[in-house]
Amino acid sequence: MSFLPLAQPGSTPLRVLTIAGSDSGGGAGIQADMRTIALLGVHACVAVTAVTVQNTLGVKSFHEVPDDVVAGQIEAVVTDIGVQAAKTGMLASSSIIEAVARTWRELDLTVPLVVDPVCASMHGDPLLAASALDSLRSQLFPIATLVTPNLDEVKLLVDIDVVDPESQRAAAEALHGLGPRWALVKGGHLRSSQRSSDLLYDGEEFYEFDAERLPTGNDHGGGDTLAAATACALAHGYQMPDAVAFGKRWVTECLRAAYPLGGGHGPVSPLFRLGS
Ligand code: PXL
Repeated sequence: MSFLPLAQPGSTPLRVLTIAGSDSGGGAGIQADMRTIALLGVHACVAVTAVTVQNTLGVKSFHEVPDDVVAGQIEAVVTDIGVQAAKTGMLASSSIIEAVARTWRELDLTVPLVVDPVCASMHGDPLLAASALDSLRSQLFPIATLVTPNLDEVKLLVDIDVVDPESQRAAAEALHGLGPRWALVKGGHLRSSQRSSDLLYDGEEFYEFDAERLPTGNDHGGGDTLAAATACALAHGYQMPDAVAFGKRWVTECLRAAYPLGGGHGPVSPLFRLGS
């Protein structure tokens, strides 16, 4: 695949801010975002929202960062370093979601914001309070440039079971109705399908992104990686359909390069970018 243009060594690269939780296992969350952002030649800035205690077998617990500290990290980064795009991952609670949305508005940020509405780990461990879904819908979605739920998150957010292309379109329309500029319904968890087909919608047109389904049990961090790569492409000024197409190609290669780790699910891996 072709990658994004790189800055000359010694010159300041583009910056992407990730607002997300830490995964002690290094496969998802902030660590996944930073691996992808760095390997795409972009500088990653970070606002940590929560510290999870986890390995490849699951999330044992997590500790939330106080919301004024989350807001402070965002402000510190954008007022000095400046970013060309941002993404959110695990936000843990409604007070953190509200702090992120408030800070975004107060700072009058206009760069693309990719919202990956992380609700649970692949093992089903909750990463967002159930009571926070309303804040996600009412505070964050209206300022999002793109939302990227998987099928479980679609069910929680708009109560639609995506089982076929028609229900996938209905879900994209319902999500778009919550206010984001673009909604992407990821079909990767549709186990019945041989293909992984994602559907993007802007209120007018549907765009389909199709890839082969790669049979790997090592797909930890896949959603984070797609959203982070898409944010990098947006930082480079790509139009949304091209940015999503790039993110999808990137995560497909990261799935191909995924490796076993520990006793559970290993991570998708952007390390293929280093060559062999
Ligand atoms: O992949 C979703 C995700 C995001 N952020 C953190 C996670 C996970 C999944 O486990 O742990 C911190």
